[in-house]
This record gives sequence, C-alpha cells and structure tokens, in this order.
Amino acid sequence: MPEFTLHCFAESGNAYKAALMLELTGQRWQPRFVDFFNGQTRDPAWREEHNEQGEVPVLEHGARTFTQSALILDYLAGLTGQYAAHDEDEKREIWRWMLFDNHKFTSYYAALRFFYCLKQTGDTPVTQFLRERATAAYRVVDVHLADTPFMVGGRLTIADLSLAGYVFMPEDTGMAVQQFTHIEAWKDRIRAEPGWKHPYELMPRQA
Ligand SMILES: N[C@@H](CCC(=O)N[C@@H](CS)C(=O)NCC(=O)O)C(=O)O
Repeated sequence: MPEFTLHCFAESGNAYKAALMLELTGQRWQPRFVDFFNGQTRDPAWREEHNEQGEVPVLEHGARTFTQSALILDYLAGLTGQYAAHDEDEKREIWRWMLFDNHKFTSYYAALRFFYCLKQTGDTPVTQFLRERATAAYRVVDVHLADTPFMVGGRLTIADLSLAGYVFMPEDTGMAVQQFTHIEAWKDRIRAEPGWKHPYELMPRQA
C-alpha cells in the first residue's frame, strides 16, 4: 500500500523533483496523473480539492497535503534525513539555491520549453527573452559547479534535486546546454545515484 500519492505528469519537471526524491529515498509512493494539457489544473473543482494555487506537484501523505516542490523536498528531507542539511548554515544555503531555482533556473527554462517545445510556437520575442534569461541562470549554476561536485556541502542534497527538475528533459529548447560543461558533469553524478530514474520513466504521460 503506497504511503504517498504524488499528483503529477511526466512532462512536469517541478513534479519530477518530488518524484525523484520519493524514489531515491525508497518511499512507497504512487503517481496520480494530472491532465495538465487539457486544463485540469485550471479546473476550479480540481483547485478546490487539491491546490488553490493551480499547480502540480501536489503530495499527499496521510491526511496532509503539500504543494510547492521546494517545500515538498524540505518535508521529505526532514522526514527521511536523506539529502538534508547537516546544520543551519547548510539549510540556509540549500534554501538560497532552491529559491534561485524557483525564481530563475527552473522558471525561465520551463516557460521556454513550454512555449517552444510543447506549444511549438516557434521562435518569438517571448521565447528569445526566456532563452536569454534561462541561459544567464544556467551560467550562474555552471560557475558555481566549477568548484564543487554538488550545489551544497559537496554531496547530493535537495538543492540539487530542485535544480535538476528540467535538466534531464530531452526536448531541444534551442539553448546550447552543452556549453555548460560543469552542469553536464553534475548531471552525470546525479544520474549515477543508485535508484535514479528519468522523469519519463517515473511519472505517467497522457495516453
Ligand atoms: N513553484 C512551483 C511551480 C509549479 C509549477 O509551475 N507547476 C506547473 C507544472 S510543471 C503547473 O502546474 N502549472 C500550472 C499553471 O501554471 O497553470 C513548484 O516548484 O512546485
């Protein structure tokens, strides 16, 4: 019997952050498909029942419901003691990178991918702006990873799992990601973690 239910869909890198954490920490969990592309997260009834913010991921654990991937990661790290901060300074450092991820690294890249790859808008002033902003955020992370194998404390933490939400997504966003060699090497280190799975393996897609 699964202990956790994660409302998610395969293309969601934000949901992948939570799914990968559940998988790597060996939880009994089940995905529940959310039909994002047909507007389920915009349905008032879905919002009322699951998340007033209208977003995936949503994690159910017993009678408790959590949203926001960074908070879910923090909750699971607290519960399992895995990929967690060792002290208060590390905790702040992890949150500093998770906030950067939510505000810049994931958000610009995910929006670019949504328009350019999933909605297939072609290149527009919007995608050009998003690609520029995402590239700048990738550069920040790449520079940081030049001196350390993982984002905080020299080991895999939830800061890495947050930033890695979209980096394994296969779609070509027109961004030259291979130029970020430290990010590419970091991805290999994450892939080498026992139990690692690709987002499209972990979460359900539209049939
Ligand atoms: N900051 C949120 C972002 C979540 C998010 O944007 N989720 C997308 C799917 S990847 C979503 O559900 N978007 C619905 C919408 O914006 O209408 C998190 O990290 O959980």
